[in-house]
Amino acid sequence: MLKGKKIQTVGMIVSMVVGMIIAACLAPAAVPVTSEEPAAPVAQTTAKSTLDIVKERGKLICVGNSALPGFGFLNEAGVFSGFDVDYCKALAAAIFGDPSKHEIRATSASERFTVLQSGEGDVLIRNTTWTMSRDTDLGMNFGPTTFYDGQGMMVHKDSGIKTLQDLNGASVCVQTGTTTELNLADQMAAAGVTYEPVVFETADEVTTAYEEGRCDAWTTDKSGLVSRQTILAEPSAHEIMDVTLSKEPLGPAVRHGDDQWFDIVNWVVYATFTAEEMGITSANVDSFMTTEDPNIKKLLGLEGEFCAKIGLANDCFVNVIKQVGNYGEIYNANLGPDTVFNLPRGLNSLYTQGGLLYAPPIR
Ligand SMILES: N[C@@H](CCC(=O)N[C@@H](CS)C(=O)NCC(=O)O)C(=O)O
Repeated sequence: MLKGKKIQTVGMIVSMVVGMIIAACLAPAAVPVTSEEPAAPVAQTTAKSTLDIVKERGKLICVGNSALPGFGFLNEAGVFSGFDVDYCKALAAAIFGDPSKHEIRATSASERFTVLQSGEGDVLIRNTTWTMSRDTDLGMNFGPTTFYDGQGMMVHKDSGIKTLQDLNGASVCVQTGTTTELNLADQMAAAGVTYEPVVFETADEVTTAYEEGRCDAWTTDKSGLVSRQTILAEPSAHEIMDVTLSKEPLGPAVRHGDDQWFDIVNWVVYATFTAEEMGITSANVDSFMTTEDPNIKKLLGLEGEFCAKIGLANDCFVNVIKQVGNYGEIYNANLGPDTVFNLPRGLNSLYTQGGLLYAPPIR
């Protein structure tokens, strides 16, 4: 039955592709395009766009984290803060000119994709790794990576464990619904190390079990280890091993099927990279309003209709920079030298500083 349906679908796709090729061959020669004029607008569908839904609701809902200090954390006063939370605010600033017009819908790792897919949130910003299966099977579109990370391993300092081989026969605490769980299995198999995974649903359960000695080691993204180490009973009794088990590019993701919404998320993040590259901060952005630099003028909506192209007010990036900050400001406020985390920028530096952050031009 399923197989028959698959064959039928493949047949439909083949005939659509053949039809498109024939149509293209029969079409009159295209008029040469001499400038980057906008293409004719695509026919409107009846379904409401995510932007319309967000505007009608009057606030943006970000699927987030409440248990990761520095990235997404809910304090006792009921206030969320962190690097990912600031990106949620940046989107709200771009859309409404007001970063407070957002809500964080906190989820565990395993429920985050379902919550986004069900429409309970508009964008997932929760230390989420961009992987091929999430991008395809799970129906996500990943925006620019905002934090390049890798998986690490934490052990009790007095354990003497230094290498993966030292973990032979050990138990390792890990959170379910994460890339972490899968990488662990792959890396240990590749290293020929036998271990016992001890799996939990939340970070709190993982760290409690690890602290109580139910596991010899605990693995997650290195940022997660650094973050959660600060709230262990005795942070200095633990160390992060000098091993990296994977690549973990973390960033925002949206549902497949709404290109305008995907563009909004992409370009708001890129605007924060570009502002840092141009030396524009929340404190000095006003002084650039009289600039003659065409690239800065485009970013600030003083030349061209760039924010308008993504359905927003033309000063959308000014609001992001003024009300939340450029990438460096967001990073420093949450993870930089003046925070308990003091995470070096490393790969999360601009490409001009030897890092990986590179925004396409606003043109
Ligand atoms: N980046 C990885 C891991 C994400 C993840 O959920 N990490 C843990 C690290 S501590 C976390 O945020 N847990 C918080 C919670 O579920 O309460 C992924 O996308 O699968």
